[in-house]
Amino acid sequence: MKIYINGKFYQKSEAKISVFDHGLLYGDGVFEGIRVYDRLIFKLREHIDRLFESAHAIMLDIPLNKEQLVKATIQTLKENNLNDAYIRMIVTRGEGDLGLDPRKCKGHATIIIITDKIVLYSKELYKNGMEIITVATTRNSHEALNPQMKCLNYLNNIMAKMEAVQLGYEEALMLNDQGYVAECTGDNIFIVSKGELYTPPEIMGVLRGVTRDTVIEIAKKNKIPTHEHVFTRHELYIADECFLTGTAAEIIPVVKVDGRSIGTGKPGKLTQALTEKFRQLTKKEGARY
Ligand code: PXG
Repeated sequence: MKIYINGKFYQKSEAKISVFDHGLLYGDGVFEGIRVYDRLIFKLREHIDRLFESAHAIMLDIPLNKEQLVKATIQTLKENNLNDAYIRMIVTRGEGDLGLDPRKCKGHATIIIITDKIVLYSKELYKNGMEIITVATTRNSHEALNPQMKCLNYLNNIMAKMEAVQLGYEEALMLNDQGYVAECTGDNIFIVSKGELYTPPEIMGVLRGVTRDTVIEIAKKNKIPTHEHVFTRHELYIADECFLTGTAAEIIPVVKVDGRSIGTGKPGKLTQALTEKFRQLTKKEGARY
């Protein structure tokens, strides 16, 4: 496996960055996760745009422009001769002296592109649906660390994930600090109620997921009323269907939340229909290389 670091390729065992990189020392950086389906890079432009938005928000200059970053990504895929992949793109503040002031990083940002595989959940969970549980760790508030930035500081999500795992669950439901449903640790959440689709708006403290946007786009195209609307756990408990979305997770049905069955307790019809449409889209849309 060859990994891109600042314009050069390294074997996995040689792909290393400085221990003084502020990405490591302080989580000072941003990242993206992108999927490739049969040589089609799904929603590449959207992911690159979001990476630049996250970087802009933390005042980080990415030393490549968008076109150059796309070229570097395609070059990495070609070096590894991959048809299907998960692209992990990371941009850190770079190497610097100790101390969290970004001015200590005098060189340029570190750019890393990994092309590998990712598996979040088992096949059984995709087929039968998963159970999730609300955890005590709330999602970061937007005035502290806005969840709309895909930054390298993921301890908020990792803390929630650990709580879920300790309780014997694969994924955690995170509320925001007002107690409204926000998202899961690495996926957005949707519910279906009376044939209509709901997902919390970004302002509730969620990442504007590219998969979330794709599902909204598919739903609208298919005339399914879709709302970005705040909801509580009660609306979730009494929903007809629930599912999670993410680049890594794709679309996964949720059949139980905090011990309450959702709808029939089986993956819902609309969830399955949207999953099918999503699959079709990944087969025909994307940047070919
Ligand atoms: N919310 C959070 C907090 C995420 O981190 C999503 C939602 C889904 O967004 P997309 O744009 O992918 O539909 C994410 C996705 C990884 C990794 O290791 C990244 C995520 C999730 C799990 C693993 O690259 N981010």
